[in-house]
Amino acid sequence: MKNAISLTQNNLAEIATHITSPTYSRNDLEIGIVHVGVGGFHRAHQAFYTNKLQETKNANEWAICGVGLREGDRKIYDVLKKQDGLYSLIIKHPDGNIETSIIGSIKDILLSVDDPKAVVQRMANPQTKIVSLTITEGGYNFDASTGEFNFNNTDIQHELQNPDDPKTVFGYLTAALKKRWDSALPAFTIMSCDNIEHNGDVTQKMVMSFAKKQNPDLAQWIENNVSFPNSMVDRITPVTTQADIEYLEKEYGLKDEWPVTCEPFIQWVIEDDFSNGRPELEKVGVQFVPNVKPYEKMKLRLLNAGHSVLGILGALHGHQTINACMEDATFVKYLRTFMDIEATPTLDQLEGIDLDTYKDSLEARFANPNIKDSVSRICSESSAKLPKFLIATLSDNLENHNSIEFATLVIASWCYYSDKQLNKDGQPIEVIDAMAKELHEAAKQTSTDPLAFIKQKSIFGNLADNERFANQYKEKIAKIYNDTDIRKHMKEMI
Ligand code: CS2
Repeated sequence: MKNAISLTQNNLAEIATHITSPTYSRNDLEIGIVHVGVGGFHRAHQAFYTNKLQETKNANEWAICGVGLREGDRKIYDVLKKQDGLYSLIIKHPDGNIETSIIGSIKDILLSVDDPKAVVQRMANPQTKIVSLTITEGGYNFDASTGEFNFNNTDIQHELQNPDDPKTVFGYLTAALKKRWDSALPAFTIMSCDNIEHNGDVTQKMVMSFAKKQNPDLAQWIENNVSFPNSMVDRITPVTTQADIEYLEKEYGLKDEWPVTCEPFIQWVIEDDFSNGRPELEKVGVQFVPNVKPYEKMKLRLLNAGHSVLGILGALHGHQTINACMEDATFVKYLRTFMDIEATPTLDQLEGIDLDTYKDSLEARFANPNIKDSVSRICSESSAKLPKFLIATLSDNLENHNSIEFATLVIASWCYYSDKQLNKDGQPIEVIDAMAKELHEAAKQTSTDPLAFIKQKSIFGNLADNERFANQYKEKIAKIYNDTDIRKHMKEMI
């Protein structure tokens, strides 16, 4: 086999002879969007839609500049820099069909730890109209028990005193907005694309809390000028594997150091509330609606919660992937029962959406055998995810005297998992979580205080004080600690 060709702008014409590649002129693109958090999801979703829009040859002002705010973003920065922002997207269909294309919508990438000024300047550039975010569920810096901004963070403290030396997303946003205000430029829209209910409202609340403390006049200007649309974003994007990189080399002779793989399904529902213009994404399938909240809630409480249910129970059982869970009839039945009797009653009316059809489609998506979405990706950062995906449902059901036992078994399993870090066969489970240590410490106390795990207020709020939940939880804990065969306990419930 001849040497693989590297994915770069210079090689694009040659690559385009055998892989679908941008047909628009990337040179003519101007950066209109600065995106913080260029992970797989952003590249499979927003950058994909933007690329599609650019293919209409009528969206030159909407190229993306990616921004990494953490040292951990260095690898994606290095790769995308080397590849001129280009990457391959590999869409894997359930029938084995694979579609590969080169995405060209990311025109530049910056790493704040190397050049903080460049990031502020890019956001403050007159051409920038939107700053979008995928900073993960844990990135919004709020306390789950109070919902308030967490000022105890040392970087935040530093930024409050030194507005010209930003560290976190909040510091960068206010530094750039201040520059725009000083130069009489219009504000940009701040568009959250994370899996949080009311993601725009939450972002607004956090940015405003921070700005009010840092500079009350600026805060007033932000309040009057910046919009924060809520959105629901959806596309299952597993972690890229070495096999994906090798697939491109073997199949196409292409050397892409960090391609993205994803499912065919994609959805983006967003409120049409932009302070400084927006791309015409409706031309490529994005839905603009006046109120996105019911969609967000449906997606978070069925898809994301469904993932966590399968992920945590699956990890304990020893399943490696979500599709492996879906080959296990007990898991399928458990998931559907959870969705039907615990998640669905908490949802709002959604005109034109049949929830049974939606749930059927989720089952089909989870079962896609080619996605091989790892249980470990789903379980990662559960301390940030579960309050939004599962615990909110549990609280609603407690209030409405509905069933809570399906969610409670998941929480109890999460405790066991955090405590022992082993599956039922004694194989180690790697816990990937910013709070891994705290989770382990709390879970370890279960033998002396069975409620220790759910007493972590930053995750569970005051739920441990709820008698019905506490009793149900204790019962599940006793079952699991007594016999780790989680599938047996699931079977008893369905
Ligand atoms: C997953 C999501 O992070 C998770 O646990 O549920 O990444 C999910 O795959 C996406 O939100 C799908 O849109």
